[in-house]
Amino acid sequence: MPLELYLDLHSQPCRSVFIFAKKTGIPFDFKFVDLFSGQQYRDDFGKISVVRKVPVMRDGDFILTESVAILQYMAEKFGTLDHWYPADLQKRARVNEYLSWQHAAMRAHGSKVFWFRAMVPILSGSEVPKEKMNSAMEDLTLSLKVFHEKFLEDKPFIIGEKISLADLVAIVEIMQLVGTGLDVFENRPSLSAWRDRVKNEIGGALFDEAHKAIMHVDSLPQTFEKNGMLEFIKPKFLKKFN
Ligand SMILES: N[C@@H](CCC(=O)N[C@@H](CS)C(=O)NCC(=O)O)C(=O)O
Repeated sequence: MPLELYLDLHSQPCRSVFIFAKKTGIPFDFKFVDLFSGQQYRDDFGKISVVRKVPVMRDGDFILTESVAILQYMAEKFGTLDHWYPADLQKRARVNEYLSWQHAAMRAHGSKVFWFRAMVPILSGSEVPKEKMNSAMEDLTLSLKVFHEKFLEDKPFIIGEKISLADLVAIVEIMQLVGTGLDVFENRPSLSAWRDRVKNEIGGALFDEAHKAIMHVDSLPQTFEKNGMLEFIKPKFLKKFN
């Protein structure tokens, strides 16, 4: 039986799992969990995960949450090419180092700016105060600097010559901002060259397929209205970043 992957491609961690499974030819059933219609709060999804977040993977009776754990599971179970999650102790440690760092840095800071620019105005009907936005932008700028100076340095990819799970997890977070009209690659030639290399390794068609939804965040208000879920979701979502 193929894996089941519960995903919504508006979500960064879902995109890393989706891209990895597709790129490495891991067979899976795509189970769409429409976050913007609140499907994660429904009873049937609660049976899959009490955490009520995506991605979730089901392999027979085995259910796994957390994108990093899912990526590592898939790499091990399907014996994907070594460069994705190298057997070499120190190379693997470099991948793990990035995967450990990003939760509280690139992901936290990137998500905050995404919410402030795209989600809060839709949900609350007003812009985020300038001071709050500036402070979030400062954190993001610092994370991008650390990403460049500590993790990427002058190498083509985070672990060196080859793409790994670390690059995948990094690119989906950074691309989330592009969808809000914030071109984080502008005036960052190394970051931009790295993005091109990652896109090239993944393949342009798959990269674009994965990011299509997030490039249209301007259509989210209509999505909420269509689903009639705005009032239900608003308090749940707004308490994430207040
Ligand atoms: N640490 C988790 C984060 C998962 C997560 O935050 N998912 C978000 C989408 S990016 C979600 O499902 N949110 C639904 C909600 O909070 O209602 C992972 O890496 O898988």
